[in-house]
Amino acid sequence: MRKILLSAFEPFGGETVNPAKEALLRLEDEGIYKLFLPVEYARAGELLISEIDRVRPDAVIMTGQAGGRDAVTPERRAVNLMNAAAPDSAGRLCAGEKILEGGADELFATLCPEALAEAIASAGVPARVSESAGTFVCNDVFYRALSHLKGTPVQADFIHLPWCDEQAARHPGQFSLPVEDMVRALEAVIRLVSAS
Ligand code: PCA
Repeated sequence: MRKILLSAFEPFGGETVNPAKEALLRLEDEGIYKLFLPVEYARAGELLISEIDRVRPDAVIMTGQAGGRDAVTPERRAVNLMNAAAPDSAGRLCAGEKILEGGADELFATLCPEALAEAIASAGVPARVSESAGTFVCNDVFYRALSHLKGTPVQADFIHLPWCDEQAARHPGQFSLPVEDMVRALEAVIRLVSAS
């Protein structure tokens, strides 16, 4: 049985829930390790890396909210950049800083995002590959994890989730999904990754 570590983020930016956290909380614990991260540059990545070193998983699947998207979106790459108009949950504002000085400009997911999107779509949940994880904390965690795992056989990807239905009222006209669909999407990913 392959060991899978899954991470999600706490709510941020005035939201009371984060769809990624809600989905993870509802996932069966059997055979997986769950970790909830603060929306803080550097610190979230450091916490994930110490959990990776403790658990020694075969695969790492990070998840987070990307409000406004119209599907569940496995990411292709992380970029070496922290840049956002809003501060993180510790009040840190980043405008064009590198994540790792001297690091590669971009690092690619080591789980195939197309295969993940296909598994999610087969579970009946809208899915497509995303070419950008943004330049906020999700990208930061993703970049740090890929950099830490470089040269190891541990596979990793980041999956962004749209608003969940509980959040829809605050974002009229925007796409949302029931948390149950997100759980089904992650279950499909777990099945695929445990089998491969
Ligand atoms: N989404 C944010 C950070 C935490 C989260 O769930 C992002 O996309 O960077």
